[in-house]
Parts: sequence; structure tokens; C-alpha cells
Amino acid sequence: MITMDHIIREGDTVLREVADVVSLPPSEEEKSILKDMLQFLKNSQDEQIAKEYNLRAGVGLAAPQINVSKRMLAVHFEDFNGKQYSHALFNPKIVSHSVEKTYLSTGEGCLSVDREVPGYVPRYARITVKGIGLDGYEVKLRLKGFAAIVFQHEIDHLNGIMFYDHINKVNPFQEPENATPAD
Ligand code: SB7
Ligand code: NI
Repeated sequence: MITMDHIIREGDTVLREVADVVSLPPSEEEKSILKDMLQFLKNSQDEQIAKEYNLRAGVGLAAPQINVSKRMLAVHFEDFNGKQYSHALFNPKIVSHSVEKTYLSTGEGCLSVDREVPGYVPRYARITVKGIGLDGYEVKLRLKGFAAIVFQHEIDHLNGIMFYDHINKVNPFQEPENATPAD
């Protein structure tokens, strides 16, 4: 079971690496790790389990955050319209995106960052993501708003990018160009 003890924190170089492509088909070990990542997210959102194991709630997790430098991510959340997303993907890739941007007015946080970093994180408002699911089939997802933001946060981790890298250094709350808030 993945717990907070397994979560790599900022300062560790693994979070700054470009993660390796997973050669297909994924191994049983890779599948097992990815399943555990999705289970961690579910556990982290279960009040009882989260309390018992001291889990911080998370909507997404990328493999480098558990010290596995491979292109694997899991997400588990509901968007602001109550639409549910639960995905575990190998080699996720943004195949197209909007010109328009969006951001969360509350900013972003990260399980690997034990401090609040204020500011708007500009993200594409709409993206199309392709990847390979746990069953080995290709998945193609058209995402907007909060869902698009979460996937971009996770895919950034696979490229060694942290959410605060995108925050305007002069004025963290500068409204990004071409953007409307997701919330
Ligand atoms: C706010 C939080 C997340 C994504 C987008 C906005 C995910 C937080 C959990 N993670 O650290 C996953 O990498
Ligand atoms: Ni993160």
C-alpha cells in the first residue's frame, strides 16, 4: 500500500527528471505499481482510511512522485459538474490543445510540496490526451476545465516540471493572457 512515506518531496532530483517511456506491453510490475497509484488516490479520498494512515487527499499522482521515473499517471476525481474521472495511464501524451488558457483561482498544490505556493498556474483550457490503460487498450480523452488542469499537472511531473514553475514571478496573481478561471 502506498502511504505518504513513499511520496517523494521537492528537492529530490527524481522530480526534475524527464521520465522514461514505458515499453509496451507494460510488465506485471509496472501494472501493479500503476494499480497501487490509483488505489492510493481512492484511499486518500476515503475519510476513514485517510485518517488511519495520515494520507493527504490527492486527485492525481505521477510515478516520479513515488520514485519511479517512468511515464505513468493515475487520476481520480469529480469535476465541478460532478463528472467522475478515474484513469490509470501508461505513456500519456497531450496530442492537441486549445489556444485558450485557464487556471484555478485558488492556485494549485502538490503532494510533493509541503508548503503553499500562491499564484495562478496557467494551463490549456482544453486538451486531448492519448495513453494506454491498464487493460492495454488505447484511451483518448477530451478534457476541459478542472480535468484538463489535473492531467496537465500530472503530465508535467513526467517532464520534471513543478506547478510553481508556471507562476508569474513578478506578480503571482497576474491574470494569464487569453485565460478564464476554471472555477
Ligand atoms: C491541484 C492539485 C493537483 C492538480 C491540479 C490542481 C494534484 C495534486 C496532487 N499531486 O501532487 C499530483 O501530482
Ligand atoms: Ni503534483
